Amino acid sequence: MAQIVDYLKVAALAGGVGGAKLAHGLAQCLLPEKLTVIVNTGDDFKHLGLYICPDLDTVCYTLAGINNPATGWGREGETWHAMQNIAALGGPDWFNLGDKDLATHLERTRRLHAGQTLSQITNDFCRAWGNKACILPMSDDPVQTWVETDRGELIFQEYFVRYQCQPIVKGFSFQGAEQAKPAPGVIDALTEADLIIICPSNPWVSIQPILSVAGIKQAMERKIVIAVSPLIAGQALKGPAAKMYHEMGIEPSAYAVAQHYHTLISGFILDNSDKILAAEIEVIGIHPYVTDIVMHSIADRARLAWETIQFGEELLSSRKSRR
Ligand code: FO1
Repeated sequence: MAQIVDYLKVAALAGGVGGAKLAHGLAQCLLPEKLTVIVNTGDDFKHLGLYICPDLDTVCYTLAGINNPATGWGREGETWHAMQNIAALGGPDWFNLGDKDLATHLERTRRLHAGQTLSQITNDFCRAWGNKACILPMSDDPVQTWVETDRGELIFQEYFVRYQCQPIVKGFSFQGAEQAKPAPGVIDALTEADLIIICPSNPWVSIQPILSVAGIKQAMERKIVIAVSPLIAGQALKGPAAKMYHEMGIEPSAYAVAQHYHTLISGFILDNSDKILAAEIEVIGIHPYVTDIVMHSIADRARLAWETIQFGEELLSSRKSRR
């Protein structure tokens, strides 16, 4: 069990699998009432008449230890009877929904139709799954990520799952972001945090949607914010982040990510294999921290979270001493 830092309040921004892993590490190092994970809902979509929230479910399942360790998303020990029978009936089978996972989508959809908010539902589900940390959707209002590609505009899941990230990306839009309000508790968690951590999620389609919700970026402005690189040696461990940088005309690297978050972050954590980039990152006014950022095991998650917290404390104390 990792040592617990019982005096720090942390808010973490997370998307899918990579972000959920670091959030899980933070949940092992902090008191549950002092950790809030703010999760991307831009991936959400209606499918089979159900309201699907992939990143929220990935973070909730991972922190509850009930996620599928092989894929990162969905539930462990799944069966696929419903999906197999939907396919047999000629229904859409491009998005795999396991039988346990379907219960989440059925019950969430029922509750949304009954007038409950996404954050209320997420809170109830976390209690049922045994999660103690606070996991919040970025907004209770609909914000949908659309990917502009050489095959036209696609909603995120069509781009990511149906077309396997093959289309060439030209841009992104977050429909509904201007009208959306941060979910209850999001602004408080950011303003009360001693430290804000941007988890190693895809900057374009997991973190940017969160930052596009009015008020969230502003609440982060005067805080110590640290980002963990989702790229190692120019590659993402999982997902299309590097391909997206390339198609957006930017050489994929940890430096490109630090620059992407430039005005927002004080510190940036990059992998040992990218240590040559640390000096360039320092030149643009961001404190670099070089370590092993690959999280193979649950213990790795706690170790990286612990190092992130320590690095954050250093930045906090150096800021205080400069005052
Ligand atoms: N990702 C896939 O690549 N294929 C799938 O069939 C798939 C199904 C799925 C079902 C529930 C869920 O919560 C996530 C699922 N994902 C699937 C991952 C999903 O596309 C996420 O948006 C990514 O993890 C990116 O965050």
